[in-house]
Amino acid sequence: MTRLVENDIAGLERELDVYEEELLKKTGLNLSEVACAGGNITIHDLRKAAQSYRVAVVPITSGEGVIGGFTQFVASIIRKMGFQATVTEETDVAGFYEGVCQENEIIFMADDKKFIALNLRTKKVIDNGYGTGRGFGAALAGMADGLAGREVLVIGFGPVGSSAAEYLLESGAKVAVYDQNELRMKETKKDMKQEPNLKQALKIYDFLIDATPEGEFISPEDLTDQAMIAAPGIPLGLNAQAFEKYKDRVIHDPLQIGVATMLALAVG
Ligand code: 2YC
Repeated sequence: MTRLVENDIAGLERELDVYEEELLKKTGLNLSEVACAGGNITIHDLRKAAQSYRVAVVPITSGEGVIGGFTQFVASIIRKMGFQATVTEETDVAGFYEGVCQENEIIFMADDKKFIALNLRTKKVIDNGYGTGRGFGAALAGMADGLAGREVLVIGFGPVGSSAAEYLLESGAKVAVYDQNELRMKETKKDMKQEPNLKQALKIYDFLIDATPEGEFISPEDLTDQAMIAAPGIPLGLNAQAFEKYKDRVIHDPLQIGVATMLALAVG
């Protein structure tokens, strides 16, 4: 899992409206709609939950410590979904205690290993990788105007890629997987096609999920002319030339879709 740095987040809170307009243009969905599609709940359910839950985001100082702006940006994404959200004054256990005492029933917190959303009322716990994979699968489906019956290549079969693949199978897509790690390829489900060679696969699939932590390994000539790419992986797998050519059909963000889908799954 790639660890974000302050620079990945700087300025994004201010640009959340612009980000959502761009997402809407590419997918026909706003952030809440992508999250609801990924989280299998209706917009109505989300609106109802926004009236009945309050959310606390707790800064965690363990390991490499807090990331400047991380918890504040997570809270702003949650507010964008219509929920009340606050970042606790205290950190760690004291912050968790503060959040619970102030009657927040959904707690978001991240250390260097896990980023979770915990629903204290239903005891549901949602992992960021799971939410991110499903959310980006839903965003790709939006951009493609539905993926039922269509072939999608998932690059990288870790927590994010495997949950994107699960979402895509549920949506009726034909899922193919490439992972450089042989053991991970063995974990793919029987109804997933295994692609042994990435360069060859990139030349034939129009719909791609880049769920790898590798950066800049895809050039423009690797892709089909109609390629559409949902890229939850950090850093972006497309190199600068490929991004320039395909940017209107690339969905990539460090936290927005993942956090939004975690919330939809946590209240669902
Ligand atoms: O500010 C804080 O509370 C820090 N403890 C947060 C650390 C987050 C570490 N995880 C990550 O950077 C990545 C993100 C892309 C989301 C999941 N893991």
